[in-house]
Amino acid sequence: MRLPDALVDYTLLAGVLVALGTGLASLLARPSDAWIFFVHGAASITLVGFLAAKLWRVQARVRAGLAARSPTVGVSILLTLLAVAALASGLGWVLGASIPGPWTLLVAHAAVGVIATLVLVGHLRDRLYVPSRASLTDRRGTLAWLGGVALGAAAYRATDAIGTKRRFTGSRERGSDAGNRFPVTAWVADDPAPVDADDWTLGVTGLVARDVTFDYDDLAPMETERALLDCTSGWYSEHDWHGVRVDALLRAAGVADDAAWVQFRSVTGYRWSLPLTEARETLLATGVDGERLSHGHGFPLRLVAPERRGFQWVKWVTEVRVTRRRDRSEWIAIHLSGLGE
Ligand SMILES: Nc1nc2c(c(=O)[nH]1)N[C@H]1C(S)=C(S)[C@@H](COP(=O)(O)O)O[C@H]1N2
Ligand SMILES: [Mo]
Repeated sequence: MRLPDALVDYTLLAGVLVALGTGLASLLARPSDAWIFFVHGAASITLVGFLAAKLWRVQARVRAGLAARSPTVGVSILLTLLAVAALASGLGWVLGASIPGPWTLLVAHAAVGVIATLVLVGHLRDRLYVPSRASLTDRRGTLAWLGGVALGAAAYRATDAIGTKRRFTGSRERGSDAGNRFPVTAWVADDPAPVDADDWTLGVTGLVARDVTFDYDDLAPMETERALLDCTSGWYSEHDWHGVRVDALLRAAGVADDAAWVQFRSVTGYRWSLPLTEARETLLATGVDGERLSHGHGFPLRLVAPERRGFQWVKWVTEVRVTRRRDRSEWIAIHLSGLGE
């Protein structure tokens, strides 16, 4: 039994779009969003079978195109290589593979996935066609298609059993409960000079009754909370964090009635906002597992935002700003802070 060509082509297109969309969404996912990772893995593994079917079908045409040095076929071959690299790196990560160098295999996977999608745009410009209705609603083809998708989902489930130990996000455990001895990560290029606690202050500003400034000594850690930091580059680490509850700081300043967001700002310009009610519950930490926070982990003060991905745990915090609307410039700031210094 053979799947109609258009069904294969359009399944590949839909699968890539699902993989890209869920891959991007996974960077922000919380524990209740575990389905995003499942759909990402299942859709991607399903692509393997459909990609094989397509390569089998077009092999003669590709050989002819290569002989004629056709640019269109060149794009198709580049896309194939990138797609195979994206699938192999994703599967490799799940199965426990690593690569040398500064990046994790998961970061390489994300980069290849994005580049593959860009090349796909070029391929579609060359070759996109409108399928006939009959080719997509062929009954035997539909049955085979359902079989292929079910097989993909089952194969991804199986990686839970045979794959490496990992969180639902795909992250692997690193240095939990080991004080400051867990990975130091910058989102892009943040690498400030060590902050001198004597020169440093924490300001609570924005929609507050009065701006308040705290010195390091005002922030004697009063609370301990256990929380798990999960970096999108593929590792997680769980610790006891010691610090002050953001609610206590906000109460000292008096939050205005129309406030809705709280932004945490780093000495580097890196910044991120949380909804007010969630922000109140978070901790600004000065210590970890009984140790003073090291410079790399954000001394003197870093945000601990349980259930949020690591890039939102702002380090070297110097200002807590209460706002009415979310500051969208932070989406750019987290990528550019630390560059050009
Ligand atoms: N100011 C600032 N805060 C930051 C970052 C950064 O680059 N700059 N990186 C974030 C990222 S991507 C992660 S995963 C965590 C890592 O925290 P760690 O370096 O203490 O492990 O810090 C977050 N906070
Ligand atoms: Mo991260």
